Amino acid sequence: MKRLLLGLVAAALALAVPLPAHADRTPDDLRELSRRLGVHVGSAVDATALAGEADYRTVLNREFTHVTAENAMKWESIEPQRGVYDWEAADAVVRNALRNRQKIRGHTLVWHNQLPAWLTEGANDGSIGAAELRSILRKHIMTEVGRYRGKIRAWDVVNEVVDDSGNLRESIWLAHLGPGYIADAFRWAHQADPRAKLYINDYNLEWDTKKIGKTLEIVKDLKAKRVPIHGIGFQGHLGIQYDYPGDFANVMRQFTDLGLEAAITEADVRMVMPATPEKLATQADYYKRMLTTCVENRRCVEFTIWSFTDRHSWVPDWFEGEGAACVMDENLTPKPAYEALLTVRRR
Ligand code: 9MR
Repeated sequence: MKRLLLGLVAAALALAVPLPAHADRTPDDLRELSRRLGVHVGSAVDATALAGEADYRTVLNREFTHVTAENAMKWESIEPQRGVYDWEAADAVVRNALRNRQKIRGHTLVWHNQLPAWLTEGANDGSIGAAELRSILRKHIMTEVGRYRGKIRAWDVVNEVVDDSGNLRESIWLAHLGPGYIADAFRWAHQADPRAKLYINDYNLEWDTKKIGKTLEIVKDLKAKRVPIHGIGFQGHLGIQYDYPGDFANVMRQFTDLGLEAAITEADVRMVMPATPEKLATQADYYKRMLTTCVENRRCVEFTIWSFTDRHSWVPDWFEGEGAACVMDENLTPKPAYEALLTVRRR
């Protein structure tokens, strides 16, 4: 009888705690990795490449569970002339994602860059006054968030609103509307899609203490005012010529301790060209550490890279002599960084 009982207990335990088949087998691709980790692995999407390059499309849809339009949802793209909207590229990115069971990050509602000329010129020459500017911003947010209501998992509501000295960034928004534009933007976005997660997003936030301090202050202030803010986005633009930001996990915790969810929203790791096996190995290590930081924080839900392929990367255009920042090369061949990501496990 005792033996039977023990046998039953053992059988029950075996049933209750099934050993996953091939638990230690390396995942076949990032989508399988994402499923195992319980963290979305995403990529920025170049809408032109999505439309025109079959191999790009195939890899994007095979590998990723999350996407961000790299430029297609920015204000200058969707409203190039006042009142004249062009949703074609943004809609195509959304349609492709939904068809391929990918979640979507909307990027970005309020930024100081890639604004349409009619808007910046009008704000700067005074032909658009403060009250009108505020209603233009409200309309922009209600229109764009409303268009994709229910389809966007998370929005970058405000992007890069703190400057490198740790002050609110000078922009037409701050200059004409004052600091209250940030709370307004979150409230309007929430009104337009109450279920979307609303983020504040920034670069260098993995390590820049001034920016971290100011951003924490903004989040606490918004929370105190019951403004609907749900997430903190770390862009994660790193370079191997700089030390890895060793404090990143602690920084992320400071934000998630406030009740925010977290995401790494634009990860890439650039290098001074030419790429060498040593540099690619260092890059692989940086990528792996970033994803590990996300996986080890239970509130971090998304790790998105700022384009998966060196064929389409902002880096060479912005940093002279640098490049090779992505996890696949120009031919979409996986680099050591890709293989390193596949080895990340939950502890
Ligand atoms: O990758 C984007 C590039 O194609 C654009 O030319 C550039 C213009 O500002 O924006 C790049 O994406 C940025 C993102 O929207 C916000 N964080 C920094 C990214 C890299 O500059």
